[in-house]
Amino acid sequence: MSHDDFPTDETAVVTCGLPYANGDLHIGHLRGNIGADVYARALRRLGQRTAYVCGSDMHGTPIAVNADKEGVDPEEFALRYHEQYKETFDGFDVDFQNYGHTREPSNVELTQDIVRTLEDGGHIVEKEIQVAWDPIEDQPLPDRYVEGTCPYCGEKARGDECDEGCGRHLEPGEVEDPTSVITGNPAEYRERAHKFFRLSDFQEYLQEFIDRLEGTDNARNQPREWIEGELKDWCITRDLDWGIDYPDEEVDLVLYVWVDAPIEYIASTKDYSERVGREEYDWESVWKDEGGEIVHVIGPDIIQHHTVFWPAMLKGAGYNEPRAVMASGFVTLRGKGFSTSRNRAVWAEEYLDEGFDPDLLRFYLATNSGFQQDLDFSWGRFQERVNSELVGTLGNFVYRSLLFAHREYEGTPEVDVSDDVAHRIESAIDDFAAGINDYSVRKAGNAAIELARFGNEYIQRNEPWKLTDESPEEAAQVIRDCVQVAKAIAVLFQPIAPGTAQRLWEQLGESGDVAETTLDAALESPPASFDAPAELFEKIEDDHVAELNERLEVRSAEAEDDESDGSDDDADDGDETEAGADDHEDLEPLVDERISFDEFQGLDLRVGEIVSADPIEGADKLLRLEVDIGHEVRQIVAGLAQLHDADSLPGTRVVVVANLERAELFGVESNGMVLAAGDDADLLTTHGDAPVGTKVR
Ligand code: B3M
Ligand code: ZN
Repeated sequence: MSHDDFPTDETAVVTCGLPYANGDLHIGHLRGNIGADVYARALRRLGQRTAYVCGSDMHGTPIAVNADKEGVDPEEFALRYHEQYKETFDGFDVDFQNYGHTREPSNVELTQDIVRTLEDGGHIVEKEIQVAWDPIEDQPLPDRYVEGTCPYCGEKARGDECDEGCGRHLEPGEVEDPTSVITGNPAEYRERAHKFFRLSDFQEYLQEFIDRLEGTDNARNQPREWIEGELKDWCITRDLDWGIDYPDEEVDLVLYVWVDAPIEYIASTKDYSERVGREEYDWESVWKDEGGEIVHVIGPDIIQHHTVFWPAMLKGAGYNEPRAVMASGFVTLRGKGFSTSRNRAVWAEEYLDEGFDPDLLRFYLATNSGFQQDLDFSWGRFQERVNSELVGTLGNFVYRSLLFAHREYEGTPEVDVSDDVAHRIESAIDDFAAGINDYSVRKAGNAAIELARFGNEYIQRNEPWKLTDESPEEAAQVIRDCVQVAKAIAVLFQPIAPGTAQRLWEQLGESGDVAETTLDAALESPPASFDAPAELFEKIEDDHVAELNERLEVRSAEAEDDESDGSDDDADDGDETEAGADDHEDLEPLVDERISFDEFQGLDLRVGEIVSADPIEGADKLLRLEVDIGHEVRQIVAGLAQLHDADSLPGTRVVVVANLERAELFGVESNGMVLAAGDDADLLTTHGDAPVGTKVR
């Protein structure tokens, strides 16, 4: 079954991963929240009835542990962060229709109800298992209360997740050599009865589900391995006070946080629906009736939870399955994961305190790289993109066009838009819609930037300032076209930069809220008169970036010292380990013989972008790539088939040896070479935004 393109007649919900109410938000969190916000706003822009909901994740052992450390009640501890998050999200214009939390009565009720339904359906069983126990304190040590060694990869692991090693979800009893995180006491294993959700009941269902699932490739492909192998029962209870009670008075356990957390997606939708009334938005038409469109936006470390555990729970309890899961890449700092406890992060509040417009970061996070690619944050690269794309391209085009229009015509010249420009706007609208249907916020966001680029070229090419005297009609036509392009930019850029789009809307003399319009507005005439415009963006100055860099350097150095002390750590996203750092003995020896600079210059290395990647018949390891290297699109044969998913390659930036002699492999001509490191063919890419075709020196 394939889904109809958006917009459909159904009701949609977009969600993002619930942040644990356990520390300040950083821009790693914002990537998901903002990505989902852009996506939800864009769906609405297409005319889809859409709500965007989320909430704070109040449960889980890390919150219980940290509240303990502070000597406060976990509820009080978590609510404090919950309130703070709401403010931070407001500061970034993240527009939730409902932002609840997992302890609200609606979620508690719904969670218990769903668990009862799963029990009634025979999907829950009780088993005696070994759980970690502190013999001195005589207390159980669930999840993060225990640390030890991962049985799969041998790395240090904590509780339910091997976050410094292989990233696997770990079941109770799996950590080897357990010790208590609270007391440092060696722990032992004791037998306890726990409840298990029988995932294997849903194996066949999940295999079909994954074929229907849309979204990013990482979310659609990673689960295949899990659901093809044996699906083990999943332990859904914990020996803990902090959590939602198991809905059976005889059972003195709480539900595992990963049971009630995703249910908040439903509870939050329901709360919204009840607040605005079912005529406006009916939560059941999303979650229960046929056809609801559910889109989950998540981080890369919780794909298993959203593509295996969650759809099985939904299915077992009689709810609709997600249509799509969009999993982002990690956000890193100099290639390392953010860490709240080590203060290795760029904090959300810190960004706002610098006085930056939230739209700049929204734009950067949403469009800098493909959503599923990792994004290494640096202030320099942020500045680069803001100054070149927002200030130099979009802001510059709009300002010069509207200023000219105001000065010469006091607003929109009285002629119709030319056909060519109307077509160019239509094609931007198509790109925007295609981006959303491809689950690419980058593509959708770039539709407006590309339109502004066109606008700049158009005005430059036609030089209306030279035409006003000689050929006033032509001049009026050019400016009329530019004003329309500016209006289309306001409409198309609104999901990415809502504040800026509204300012532009008002500069055009429009009334009301640009968010309330749909894409058709892009081609409707702007008002006949408007005032002189103001610049939409301010350039980010070098000395500001230098200051921010310095602050970040100090912070990173401190985090590194902290790391070499081997002190406590809570990697936020499991991306802390640098692959291969300790494998020096496996490295190939360095080549002694030197080459001259001239010889090096003989290599024509270029920035390329993979346009397509297809298998080659009879050659398991090879892919036929089409790579755009600026001047032309090259066909290159590369040994990537077993190491990369062909579907995920288009859009990837690579470095190409453009002047390598041609070769023929399996009857296919290869005209160049794509550079990659090591046996895993780790593709070389660019750090910033050097345009395709740029020479690598
Ligand atoms: N609270 C945070 C995380 O693991 C976790 C997400 C829940 S989403 C239902 O990213
Ligand atoms: Zn592991």
